[in-house]
Amino acid sequence: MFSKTILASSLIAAVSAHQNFHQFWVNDETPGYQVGIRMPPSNSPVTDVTSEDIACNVNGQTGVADTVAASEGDTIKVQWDQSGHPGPITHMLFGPVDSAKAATGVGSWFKIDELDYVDGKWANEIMGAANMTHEFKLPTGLPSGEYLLRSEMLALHGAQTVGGAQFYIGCAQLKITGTGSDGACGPEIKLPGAYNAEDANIYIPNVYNGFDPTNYTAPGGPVGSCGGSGSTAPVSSKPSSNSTTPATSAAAASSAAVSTSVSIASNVAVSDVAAPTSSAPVASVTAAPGGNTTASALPSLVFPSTFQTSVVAAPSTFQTSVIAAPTNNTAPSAPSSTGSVGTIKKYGQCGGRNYLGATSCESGSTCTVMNDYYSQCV
Ligand SMILES: [Cu+2]
Repeated sequence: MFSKTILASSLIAAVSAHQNFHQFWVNDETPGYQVGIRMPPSNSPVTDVTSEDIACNVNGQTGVADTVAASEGDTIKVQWDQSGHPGPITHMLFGPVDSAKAATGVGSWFKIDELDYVDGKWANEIMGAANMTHEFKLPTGLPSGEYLLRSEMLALHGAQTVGGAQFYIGCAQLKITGTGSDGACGPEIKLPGAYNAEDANIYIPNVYNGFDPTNYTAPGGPVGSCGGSGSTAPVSSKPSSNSTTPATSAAAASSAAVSTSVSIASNVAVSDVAAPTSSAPVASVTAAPGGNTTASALPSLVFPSTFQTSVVAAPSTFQTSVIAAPTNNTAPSAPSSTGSVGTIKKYGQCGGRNYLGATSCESGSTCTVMNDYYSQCV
């Protein structure tokens, strides 16, 4: 008998091989579907980490009309397409700038959120149990101004080859009211520049053979802070060597190092946008700080259940409930790039153990065996 979880994962893989970031909420209010977000021309991943596309995806240097208001400390919820691709989700900010619409996103970012592998589940699986949403807070101590918010889902199912990791990226435009002063936030992450194709968290030769994701951390370094002087210091992993005090001060958790200054209660407002639509009744996911839980025995194969089975004969009522689109979406979910029949788009799955879908790739790409469990049109 199939468990609900496994069935859901299987269906997710069948429905959508690639994913985009389509909608976000500020304290449970949303400007709308794809509003304030620079949508890429397709749902294909970026794989060249040296490309400027690694900042805000293809065409991501061009602004969109709407910039959405928020305040430091606000809760941001993002929603992505369903994804069976194992890997983390991270969020970064670019700014402050005078105009988010005019900002390219090529240059210095800082990380404000990260969810990796917690209690045996990758971020995409955790999100899958919450309508593909993930929540985090804007740090306190942010300088007022406009920002780009970068949401990245990194897919590791092809990470056993250099250049095989897939970066799914979407950037939103925010106008943030905060209490910090310029330069308060860091450490900086240059995009492109900070990621290298052979970084240990991007190129994972043993990803299907003994890789332990328990202590995996996403690219870009630890979650930063906007501490400024006299506030919580940015995280340093180096213990103090010339101190006579015990080393307890060096043990700050990387994901908790935001300043302790008081956050301002906010009224969400949306510039240039009609009244926000109501928020969806979506269960929230609480990201476990640090993510370094005490995981049990090392699984030698941690991925297959999330994507290997592309088609499962499930009761039709079950399928419907699993893949139902959020009720407040104003547009239907994008159709999948793979299916049980037809031609597979570039980067889509076209084979692998237990895979029952189509195997012919669109012109310009070839079905290539990545491993026993996954063949991809590349
Ligand atoms: Cu994909």
